[in-house]
Amino acid sequence: MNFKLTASMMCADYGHLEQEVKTLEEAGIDSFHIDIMDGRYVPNFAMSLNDMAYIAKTTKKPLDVHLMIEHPCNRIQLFLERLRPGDTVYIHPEAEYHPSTTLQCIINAGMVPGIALNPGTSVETVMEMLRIVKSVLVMSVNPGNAGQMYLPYVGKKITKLLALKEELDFEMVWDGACSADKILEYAPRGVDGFVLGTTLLFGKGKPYKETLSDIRELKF
Ligand code: S6P
Ligand code: MG
Repeated sequence: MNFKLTASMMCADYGHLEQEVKTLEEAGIDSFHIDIMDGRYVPNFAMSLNDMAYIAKTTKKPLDVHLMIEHPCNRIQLFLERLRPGDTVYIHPEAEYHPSTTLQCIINAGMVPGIALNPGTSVETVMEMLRIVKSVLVMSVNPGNAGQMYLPYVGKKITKLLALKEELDFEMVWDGACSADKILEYAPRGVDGFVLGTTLLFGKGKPYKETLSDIRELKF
């Protein structure tokens, strides 16, 4: 089964960030998910520009930067100039007056344009943006915190998106409360990537390598 695994670095041990990055690389992680929160768009602060830049310098693996910030267009260059071509940048369409303009800035900088869809955001409202983006981050929890419960009503939306992804040419990544059950159910249906946080990867007292190989060896 072909799917990608990305580590939600807001859940990592910040006392040993470089070691966390190296251990995850050795364990076979595909990319690093960077949650940036501004305390306004979501009621929390998470990783900073400096954390992101540090991880970008520490690894050659791609970064998936999830911007949970108001009006990302105002500050997008600060992020883009610290990233590498091929890194993905997700914006939340609700946080922007002109999201397609911001997506164009991401494309012009050589990054992969993405949108993050909140559980309450419908496919219909982002239909035209689906023609521009290359990746859709489907939130299965409300944005703002790790360690939340899966919201089952997103299942219907995932089915809708799966029916559009080939024609409109985008990938889908699952973000929030990702368990082995969800990978077992949704990887065969066409979800391309899964963000691993506290549900499956971090704080389990189990080596990352073991967790990742257990996931790769799931019986589909
Ligand atoms: C939530 C954020 C996510 C979480 C991740 C945590 O706002 O976008 O990326 O960090 O989902 O995973 P878990 O398994 O703790 O829910
Ligand atoms: Mg995220």
